[in-house]
Amino acid sequence: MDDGKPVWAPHPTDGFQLGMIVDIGAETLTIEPLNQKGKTFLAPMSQVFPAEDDVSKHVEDNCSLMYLNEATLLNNVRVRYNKDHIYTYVANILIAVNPYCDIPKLYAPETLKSYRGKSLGTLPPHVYAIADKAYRDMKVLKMSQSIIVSGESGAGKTENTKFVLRYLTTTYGTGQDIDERIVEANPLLEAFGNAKTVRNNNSSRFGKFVEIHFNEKNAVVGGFVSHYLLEKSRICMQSKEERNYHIFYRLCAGASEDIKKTLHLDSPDSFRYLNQGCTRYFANKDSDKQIMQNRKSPEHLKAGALKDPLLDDQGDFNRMCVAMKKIGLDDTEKLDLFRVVAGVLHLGNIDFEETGSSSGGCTLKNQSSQTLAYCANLLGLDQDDLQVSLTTRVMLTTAGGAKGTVIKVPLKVEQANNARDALAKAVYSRLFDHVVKRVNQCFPFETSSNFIGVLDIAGFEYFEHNSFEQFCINYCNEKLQQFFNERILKEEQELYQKEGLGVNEVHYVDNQDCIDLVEAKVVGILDILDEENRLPQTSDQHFALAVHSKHKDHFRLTVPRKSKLAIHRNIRDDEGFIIRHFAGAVCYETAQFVEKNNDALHMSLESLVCESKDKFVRELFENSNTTKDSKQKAGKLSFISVGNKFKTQLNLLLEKLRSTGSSFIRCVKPNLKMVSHQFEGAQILSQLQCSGMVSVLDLMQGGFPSRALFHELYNMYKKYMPDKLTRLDPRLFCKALFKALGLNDNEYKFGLTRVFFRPGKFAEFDQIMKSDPEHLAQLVQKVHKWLV
Ligand code: AD9
Ligand code: MG
Repeated sequence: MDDGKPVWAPHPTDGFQLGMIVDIGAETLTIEPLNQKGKTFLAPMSQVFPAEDDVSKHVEDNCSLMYLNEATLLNNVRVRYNKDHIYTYVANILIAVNPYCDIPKLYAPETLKSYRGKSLGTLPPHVYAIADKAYRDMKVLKMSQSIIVSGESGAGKTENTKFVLRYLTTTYGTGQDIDERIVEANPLLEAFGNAKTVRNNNSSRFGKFVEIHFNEKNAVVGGFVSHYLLEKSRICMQSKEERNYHIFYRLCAGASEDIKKTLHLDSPDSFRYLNQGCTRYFANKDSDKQIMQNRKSPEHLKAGALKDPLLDDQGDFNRMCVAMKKIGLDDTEKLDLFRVVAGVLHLGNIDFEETGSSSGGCTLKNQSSQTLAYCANLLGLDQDDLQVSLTTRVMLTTAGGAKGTVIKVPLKVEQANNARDALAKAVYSRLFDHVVKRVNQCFPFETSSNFIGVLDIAGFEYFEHNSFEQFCINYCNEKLQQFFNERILKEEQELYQKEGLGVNEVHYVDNQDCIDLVEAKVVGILDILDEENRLPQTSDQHFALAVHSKHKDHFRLTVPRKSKLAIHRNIRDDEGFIIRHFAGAVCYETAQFVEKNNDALHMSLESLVCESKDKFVRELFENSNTTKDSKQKAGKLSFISVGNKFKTQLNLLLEKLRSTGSSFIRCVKPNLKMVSHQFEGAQILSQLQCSGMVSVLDLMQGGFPSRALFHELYNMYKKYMPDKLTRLDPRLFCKALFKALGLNDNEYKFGLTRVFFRPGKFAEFDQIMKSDPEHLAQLVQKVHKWLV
């Protein structure tokens, strides 16, 4: 690299900067930035990369660059992003940068049409091209396909997923209701499963795998949605500046007066589950005023009212109702959903106070009796039963040897609050399950030949504080990364072998050990956690210590005090653990792990809702574990493991993915401010590293990243060639061409079905072909004579 050409060296905010090497040490290089002469700095050798000759040039497929490394990738993505080309390929993988604005024509109907039936690479990189590739692969290989969309919160996973669904239903649908329903299911799912967070105003708080099914003629026949891990803590509590699920605010803002009256709804300010976090509306803030004025139906609000100026709850409510109608929900069903949502809101407003009696229990605060009545009424429960179930707990005594006496133990205020919140979470998450089930009923199919599944699930997460939710999502990402490695890295090598290229094996880090650490039987963290949940006295501390003691010398696990980061070093061994994930080390704080791992309600609450007078509510809990049998065990610890349920779901999902062909879309968030035209290099670089893109480049730099089938090359260039030559079969045609051009055979290899190019060489080849076809034709003619 020290040949006087510029190199890419690390930069704290841009990711990389151009510079010259001015001195070479044992492990470091001294670099002089191009734009700051004389200001040299040291950089580790492993973080300095060769730059392309022309850094302002960009390419559609990153593999046509000469140098494949993280710096040239970042630069290519940056140059393209600045020109509003948000999509870029790395071979068959699509990188999608969130533009945070509408790019003219990018998703226009004519653009959508133009991608139909086109091979990857014939048109500019696009999510439509990936969708079409999946479809063509399905058709040709007669094999189901999956598209795995990943990226951090706000990177654009859900939006790209919707573009894929719209593309496939528009292009390959039958023009019937089903097509529209597959698309219109989204607003409903998002109303109940998305919320505003600090990272994304419309953040999906659940993962989903949406399958579009096709018949033997490869036309759309139906769909199926599977969902994963709805975030339940949000139902009862939100961080500052965040909101609960959209539906709550939309219902308060958009429901007709009639409905509001029936459901006793008021402004969101009056509900505990809505009024803790949230941005408020300030009419004296110019930006807020502007936004509200631009809206067609301005809502009249008091200053400081609970209303996010960026979100149009009323308009969104109406749009959601349209979507509900389109997927076939009638007014009764709609009201069923709304009734339960309102019931949860009222439940949240119930307050308790100490009774002051010697038994130490609690009772409802005076002003809560009205709320209790509303809640009981909306959920079809007996008011008194509800009160008793919230303030006491059924226990089975074994005192004096007389076993089986059921007694009611009074709860303390804090315990009653917990019981109330647990009930709210259970009811709402069952409601969400129902919404998904109902959505699935609206695009049923009898027979299906194949499907294309799109996975939209949260990417690798690490925050300042990481809890059970991050633990589960990162475990999931380890599994998906392993799948990515299998598909991209292993298959790449297999292709070289199959084509007889005899190139060296490429190494990558297998993360099976990390997956085992989480999911192995008995000793895996999930099983250790379940074990804790089954103890009569559970404790998060005991759980953390058990994890450490079972995995003392595990390469992937360590204690927080050994962390490089100061904030972790205050966490004691019994308060957390660090896992070294493929994308970096994450410190998990184990407080609440035990509680969050348990999906079961107190027995008395469970039986209460299971026996609701409201048929709809009863059915929500129909398949719960409260059978007659388990009721007899009332008081015994009943426990449903969230972690192990997720593990089972995940393993089923991966089994499914492994049985399909796959494509990958890596979404990238350009900046933390969520604004357009701002490229924060360092931040983006870290996303590219986390998504495994950098290891793909390492692999490709040593291999043959660009490739073309003989007949594809033939079709591309035959128009420049003399007739005689075009009569050759495609393989011979290519051989003659390459001989004629005098290409160096280190730069390409002939396989059985295609030519493989070293990095950047295909682009060079293409340029020669198009620069002087006449001269070329003469050359080829000569070679042809010599050949025959
Ligand atoms: V999360 O993990 O669910 O929190 P996602 O799903 O990755 O996240 P999402 O698709 O919701 O992010 O995108 C966030 C926002 O970015 C959207 O609400 C849009 O406002 C914006 N966005 C994303 N992709 C595009 C796009 N291709 N064009 C325009 C976009 N705007
Ligand atoms: Mg999303």
